[in-house]
Amino acid sequence: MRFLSMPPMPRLLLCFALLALLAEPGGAVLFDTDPPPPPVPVTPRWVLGGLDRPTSIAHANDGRLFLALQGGLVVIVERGALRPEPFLDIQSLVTKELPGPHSGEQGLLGLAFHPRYATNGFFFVDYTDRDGAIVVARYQVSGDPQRADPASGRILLTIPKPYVNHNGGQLQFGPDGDLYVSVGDGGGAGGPSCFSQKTDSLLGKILRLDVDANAGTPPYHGIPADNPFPGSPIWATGLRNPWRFSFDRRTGDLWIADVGQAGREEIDIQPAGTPGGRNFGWKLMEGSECFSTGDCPVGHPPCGSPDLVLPDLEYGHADGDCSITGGYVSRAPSLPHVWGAYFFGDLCSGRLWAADRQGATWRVRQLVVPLPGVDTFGEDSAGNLWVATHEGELFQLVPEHPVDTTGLYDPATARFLLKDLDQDGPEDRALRFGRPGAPWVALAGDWDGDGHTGVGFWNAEAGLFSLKNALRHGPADILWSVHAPSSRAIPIAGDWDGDGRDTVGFYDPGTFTFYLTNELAGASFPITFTFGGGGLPVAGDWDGDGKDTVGLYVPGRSAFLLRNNLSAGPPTLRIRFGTANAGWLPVAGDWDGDGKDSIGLYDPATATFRLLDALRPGPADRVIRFGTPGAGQVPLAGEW
Ligand SMILES: [Ca+2]
Ligand SMILES: [Ca+2]
Ligand SMILES: [Ca+2]
Ligand SMILES: [Ca+2]
Repeated sequence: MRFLSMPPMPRLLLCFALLALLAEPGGAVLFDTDPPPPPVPVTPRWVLGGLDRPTSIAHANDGRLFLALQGGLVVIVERGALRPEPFLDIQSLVTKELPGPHSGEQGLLGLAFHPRYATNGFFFVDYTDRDGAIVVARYQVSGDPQRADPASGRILLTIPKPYVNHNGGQLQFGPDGDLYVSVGDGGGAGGPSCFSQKTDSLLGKILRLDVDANAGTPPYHGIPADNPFPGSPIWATGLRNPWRFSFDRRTGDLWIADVGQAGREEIDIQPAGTPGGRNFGWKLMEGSECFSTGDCPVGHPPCGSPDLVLPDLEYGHADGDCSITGGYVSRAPSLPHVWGAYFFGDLCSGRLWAADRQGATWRVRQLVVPLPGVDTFGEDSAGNLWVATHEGELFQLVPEHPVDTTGLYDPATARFLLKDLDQDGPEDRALRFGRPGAPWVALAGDWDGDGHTGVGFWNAEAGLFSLKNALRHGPADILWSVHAPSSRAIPIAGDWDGDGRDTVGFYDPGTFTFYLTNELAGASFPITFTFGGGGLPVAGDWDGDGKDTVGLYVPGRSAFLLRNNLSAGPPTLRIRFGTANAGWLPVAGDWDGDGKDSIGLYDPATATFRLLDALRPGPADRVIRFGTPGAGQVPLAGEW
């Protein structure tokens, strides 16, 4: 629906642009590196289709998703299904589809719910009206929570435009409670009137409105006192078509994705709490390149001036890319492995990416599955990420494979401490199970194959496995009495036959023998083989074939020895990881959701996990401080 105003590009210039992809001096980061890093294990999961040109996805701090459709409807998706009646119908106010280039950029473009929607029922829309002007309007819910009051409309802003394209149209509430509005540069090609550099024009800007001021009287908003240009709604200048922007719901940072002209798509990040008034450069610059000064105000900064803020990330128009669709920094509970990565896409190529900082540099990883025509991203109230396409399909971004997070068993208090996100800090959930001080060995496994990991114990004294499916207080779901192969045998858990259910086994460090079973019943362990020469046993699906096999951590050598078959033989993989420290304990899990388990170590003395995403020598990909130093807590992993 957004078409680039792309003049014919001289071949020489094109060659230059391609070269620039490979070697960019300083400043902004061009991420199309060669070779690209491995893909990010996130995939779009189809939820529903048949939407008529979705443009915006929003939530009202409840379980529903609201979608703005370009023709002038707001519809509700609830529990994965589209409600038959629209929430709002303003089709009569919105630009009717006109034939000709760029008219596809008009219509109902933005939607945002007031942070206190639950009490005031206010929400805001951005559309182009019958005259082609940009309108920001407020509406209110009716007595029926599934229907807005169509007569409640109040217009906050009307911004006339010379051309039909470049309308911006994103609405977002900032962490300050103000409403931010993106406005395109007025259209045409190449910013003909340089509106984006003129502070007496609202075109080519991000605006910031106080919608709680004058809530009952025109103009139904006020100007925040600390806006950079007194009395003006302008927050930022120098933008071309900031179709989508968002705030990181955790940090409050502002992420602007500005659609480029002929060569550069850019992402600008404004840290939370920094003052307004940034000039992002258009049309003096396109991304980090000089563009044009035509019709720009006298005294404008020159190209390359520090007064023009360079993009944090940019990409060129190789490989079919042409128009950035900005997304969100993921704080999705369903995506624990990419916490803090910024998701975005390109309208033309359908490529989707996740960008995250790796120290001082950026890592930009592509999603394996492209999504042609990706028009807009959204968050639900929980922070999960959604994508809608021009073809009218809605997707949720989900892990390619289930993702494991860490846990601990605290023997002193008989509590399982579980993390839903691998971040420093205390547990997300605690489950009391067991007996404080008992010398039982804690285990984690999906005993019932429902996709969620349960917990359990091996009680050597009683010769008893007691296992729980649900992470709720209460007795064990499974009790299995069995003789251990020896008094020193160490229990392990894994899905040895790949049927989706974890069972158990032992490693006897005296005879270097594993004893495994595929049933939590009977009197013996049908699978036995020798492996290694002692150490602490681990289990995981190292090769991603769906079946767990075993490994050993040898503390004295700081080495993991892993094997891909449940049979006697040498290690398939040897990985030295972590400095030799007798107190460190091994753990295994699929921390990055690529379908393969990897390894980690937990240091109880400092309460620190060190985890590897891939089975290669360190350093650790993830370092997580979790637990109580010196408390003797035992590491676990699972998809809790
Ligand atoms: Ca389970
Ligand atoms: Ca199994
Ligand atoms: Ca395997
Ligand atoms: Ca993995």
